[in-house]
Amino acid sequence: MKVALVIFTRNERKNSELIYSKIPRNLVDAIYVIDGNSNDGTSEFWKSKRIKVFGQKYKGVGGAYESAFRSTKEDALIFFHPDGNMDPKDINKFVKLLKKGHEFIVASRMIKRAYNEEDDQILKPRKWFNQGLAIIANIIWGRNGNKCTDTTQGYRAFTRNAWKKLKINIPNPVAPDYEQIIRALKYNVKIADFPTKEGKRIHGETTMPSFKTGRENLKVLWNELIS
Ligand SMILES: Nc1nc2c(ncn2[C@@H]2O[C@H](COP(=O)(O)OP(=O)(O)OP(=O)(O)O)[C@@H](O)[C@H]2O)c(=O)[nH]1
Ligand SMILES: [Mg+2]
Repeated sequence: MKVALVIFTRNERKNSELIYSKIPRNLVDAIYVIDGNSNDGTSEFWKSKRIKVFGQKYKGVGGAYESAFRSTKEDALIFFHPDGNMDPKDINKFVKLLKKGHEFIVASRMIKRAYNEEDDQILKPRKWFNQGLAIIANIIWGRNGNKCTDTTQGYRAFTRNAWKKLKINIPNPVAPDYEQIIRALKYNVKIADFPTKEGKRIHGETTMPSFKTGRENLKVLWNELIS
């Protein structure tokens, strides 16, 4: 089984430079970058490391997933953000689980031994919202013991076959992660997870303000309910 690491970037030059040496290149068969029109030299940085950079046809992070599966050939893809949120040491865990036969794996920030960026706050609005989305999806679509624990985590991996089973043609641009989780529950694609510790963004600003992502996640839920 050939496994590729796919990095999503939009103006992540400084973070890319810092994270680059921490990526275990030897664990995967290929590395690709899907870039959403960065204007800070992000693409140039990755190209200088001899890593292929692809653009995207559809908008947002959702469009990046579509481009990833269309532009590459490997049997499984692991998705990674280079902004400091994701621990590159987890790449090894994804590779092992894929090789064991798991088809959809999420690095969960919501289970025992995991850490979420809000865990040292008393009020955890983003975490609670995420957990609410998980409860709703599990009640409506969970069956045969299939369930999700972290609906909005982008640190995940799929086999190409599992991706096809989700039947997502044009992904939601802002909330593709929840969309994939719901489709997996709907179509019986087994979700595996392991605990991860979320880090803080190093440089730059989020492209995902909470209010906008919250609204888009609810839109995804509604669309999946009525379709
Ligand atoms: N290819 C592509 N990547 C994107 C796009 N928008 C954001 N990204 C990248 O996707 C990842 C997730 O976006 P973030 O802005 O970090 O969202 P977040 O993790 O919810 O927010 P933070 O807490 O600030 O890290 C980052 O690596 C971004 O650079 C896009 O339109 N296309
Ligand atoms: Mg981030």
